[in-house]
Amino acid sequence: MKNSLRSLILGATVVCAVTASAADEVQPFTLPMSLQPTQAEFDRFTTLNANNDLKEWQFNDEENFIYYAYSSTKDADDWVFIPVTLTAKDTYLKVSIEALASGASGYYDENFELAIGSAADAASMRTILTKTVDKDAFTAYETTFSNTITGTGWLGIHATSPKNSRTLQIRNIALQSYATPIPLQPVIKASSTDNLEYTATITMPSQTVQGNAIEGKVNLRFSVDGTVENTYTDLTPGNDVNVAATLTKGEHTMTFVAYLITDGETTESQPVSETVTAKDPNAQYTLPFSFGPTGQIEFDECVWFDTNGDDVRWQLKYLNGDPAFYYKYHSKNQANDWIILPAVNFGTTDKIKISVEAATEGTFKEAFEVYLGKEPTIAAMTIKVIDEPEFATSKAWRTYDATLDTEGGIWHVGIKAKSAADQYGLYVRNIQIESLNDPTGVDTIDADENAPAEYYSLQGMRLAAPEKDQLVIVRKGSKSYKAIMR
Ligand SMILES: [Ca+2]
Ligand SMILES: [Ca+2]
Repeated sequence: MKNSLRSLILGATVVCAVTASAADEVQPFTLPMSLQPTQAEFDRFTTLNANNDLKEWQFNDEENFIYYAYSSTKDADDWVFIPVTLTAKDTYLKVSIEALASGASGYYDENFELAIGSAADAASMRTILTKTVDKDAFTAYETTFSNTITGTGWLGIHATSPKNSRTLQIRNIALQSYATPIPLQPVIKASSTDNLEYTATITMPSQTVQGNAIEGKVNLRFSVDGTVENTYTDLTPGNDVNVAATLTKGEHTMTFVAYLITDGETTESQPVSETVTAKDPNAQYTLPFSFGPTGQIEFDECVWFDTNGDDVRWQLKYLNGDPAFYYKYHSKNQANDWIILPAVNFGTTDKIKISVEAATEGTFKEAFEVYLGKEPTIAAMTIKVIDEPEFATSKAWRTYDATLDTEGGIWHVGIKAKSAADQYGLYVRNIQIESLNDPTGVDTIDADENAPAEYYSLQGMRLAAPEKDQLVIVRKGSKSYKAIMR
């Protein structure tokens, strides 16, 4: 339309009568072509009102789309021809557009065809896609097709809606060479995550998107959470590749992309992904320690012991939406079930406050104990810090805490359910440990307080009579700590 309009204007100017045809000369787009379009781009299109009525393709310059509005007397038969430069290499092409039918919500669908041809006329066009548009939101349509045209070719968009429809709108018109082989997706044949170690077997594609066998070698890119972990090159199409990665604790997305390099041009498959969860069996927490459990990942950092072997054991359960450790009742057995938390490194801290929250499912009485131990075993749970022989809260949380003198290094918290048989349910959550040491790590004591005590130098030498203001190690019974003499 724009070309014909310009012909009229320029044709009226005698001086430019010859150059008018020059201005009319086709300005083809080059591949890859991607048109919103703009007004300037639309001016390079050629339109054809083949049914010779009052309706033809127009351009919406507010939202940048082309549209064909319905006629009440004739079915649409209107073309837009878009010129594009094609070479002998462009033997396979991919076209995509977005279209909407403005009346689709009122059952007015629209019809269109896409075509390719060597001239901007209907007779030259070869149809490559026929579609009914039944959505009133822009929706993508695409197809691939073989091509033999070289030089200037024309992409045709053909409105074929029946009369008395509404408006067919089209935008985001893209045409690209599709001759370069594109690999199909790789396949995750098998994978496993053992603590922090992820391994997988990936089957490489043997076919291209274009439907041909991949010639030569194929490559694989392996990413963890979007960051390239490794690339594997010169792989045989169809073969399996073993991949491995060491992860950090938590959830990760593993993504695999096959790619080909053809004459220096890289083409990629669609990505294939999976999400995995890595556990760290040697994870050490430090003080202050705060442990939900926040969910299954933290729960799985703990070890549970169904000591009485009755299959009722500690599990993860949500109470009022919050995750917690949960021990359900057994109708005949008293609970004798442990859950032991991951390691907490106290460092040099030897005075702590520990707290937990507990609740009961109902009004039945529950019972539990909290221990500290140097190893994640029941046998190592030697220091009992909390003992609740009987309580009931009907789903309300109750806080228990204790302060104690201990020693530095690695500790585990153990929680033992000991509810009587045939109760209802016990929840524990929010285990917290904080240091009560002076931030300097040194206590101040009076020499004659807590006597009798033994005093040692920091080098471990027994001191018969430590001096005032001297920093010493005090040993009293099984306990020892640093102190300044007063
Ligand atoms: Ca028309
Ligand atoms: Ca049990």
